[in-house]
Amino acid sequence: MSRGRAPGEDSPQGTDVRPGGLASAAAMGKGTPMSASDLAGLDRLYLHIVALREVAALKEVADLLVDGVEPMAIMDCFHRGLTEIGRLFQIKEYYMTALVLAGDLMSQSMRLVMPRLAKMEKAEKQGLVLVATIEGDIHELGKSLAGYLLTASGFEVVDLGVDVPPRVILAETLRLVPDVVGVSLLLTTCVPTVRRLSGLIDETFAGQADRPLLLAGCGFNIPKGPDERGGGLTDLTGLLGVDMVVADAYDTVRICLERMGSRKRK
Ligand code: B12
Repeated sequence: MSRGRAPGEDSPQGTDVRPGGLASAAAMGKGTPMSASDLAGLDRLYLHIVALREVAALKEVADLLVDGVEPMAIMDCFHRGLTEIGRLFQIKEYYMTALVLAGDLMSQSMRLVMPRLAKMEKAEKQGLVLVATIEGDIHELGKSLAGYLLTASGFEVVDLGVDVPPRVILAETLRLVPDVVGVSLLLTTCVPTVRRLSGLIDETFAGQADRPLLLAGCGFNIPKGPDERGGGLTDLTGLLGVDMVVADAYDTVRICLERMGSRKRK
C-alpha cells in the first residue's frame, strides 16, 4: 500500500491522531448519552480509519452497532477520520491510494450502518430534496450521507449522482419542482460551476414562489486574499451564489426542516 507512516501506530509528534476526546464524542451522539466503552470504541474506530486498517475498522463498526451506538455517531467518526486523511494527503504523508482506500472503507461502512438509520423512528412526511455532486467532482460520500439522513427525517430525496452538469440539475429542478436543491463540491476548482448553477436557478425562477432553496455542501473554506485585511475566511455563500452553505448532514436536515416550516406557514 502506498502510504507513509500510519497515524495511530506510532503517533508522530504534532499529528492530531486523537479523535477529540470525550466532549466531542458525546456531542456526536447529538444528545444521546454513550457509555465509556462506546466512546472507547469510537476512539478505536477513529484510529483504525486514519491508519486505514480496513478489517479492524469494519469489525469495530459491527461491534458498535451491536452495542446500539447511534449510526450518525459512527458516520461522524468517519467524517473526522477522512478529514484527517485529507490533511495527511495534503502534507504528502499519504498518497492518492489512501484517498481511494478511505473512500472505499467509508462506503462499505455506510452499507452496514445505513439500514439502522432507516429504522429510526418514522418521521413526519416532509418535502422533496434534489441532491447532486456538481460537474467536475466525483466525491459522493457527503452527498449520500446527507441524502440518507434527510430520508430518515421524512424527506423524499432524489439523488442525481456525481459529476452532474448545471443544465441537468436545472432540467431536473424544473421537472420535479423540489423544495430544496443541494449540491456537493469538495473541489475548489468547482466553484465557478456552482456559480453557473446558481445563476441558472436565479434566472429561471426570478420572482417565482416555487424557487427552490439552493444549498451547497462543501468540505472546504477559502482564506481571504491578502488585500482583505484581518484574514478570516471567504463568505462561501456569496462566492457560490447559493442561499446557504451547510456545515454537515445535521445542518442540512435542520435547514431543510426550517424551509418546510416557512413554506407551510405561507
Ligand atoms: C475520500 C476522498 C476522495 C475519494 C472519494 C470517494 C467517494 N466515493 O466519494 C476519491 C479517491 C475519489 C477522491 C478523489 C480526489 N480527491 Co478527494 N478526498 C477524499 C477525502 C479524504 C474525504 C472526503 C469525504 O468523503 N469525506 C466524508 C464526508 C462524509 O464528508 P464531507 O464530504 O465533508 O461531507 C459533509 C459535508 O460537507 C456536507 N455535505 C457534503 N456534500 C453534501 C451535499 C449536499 C447536497 C449536502 C446538503 C450536504 C453535503 O455533509 C456531509 C456530511 O456531514 C477528502 C478529505 C477531506 N478533507 O474531506 C479529500 C479531498 C476532498 N480530495 C481532494 C482532492 C484534491 C482529490 C483529487 C483531485 C485528487 C487527485 N489528485 O486526483 C481527486 C478528485 C477527483 C474528482 N474529480 O472529484 C482534496 C480537495 C482539495 C480542494 N479543496 O480542492 C481533499 C480535501 C484532500 C486534501 N486535503 O487535499 N477523493
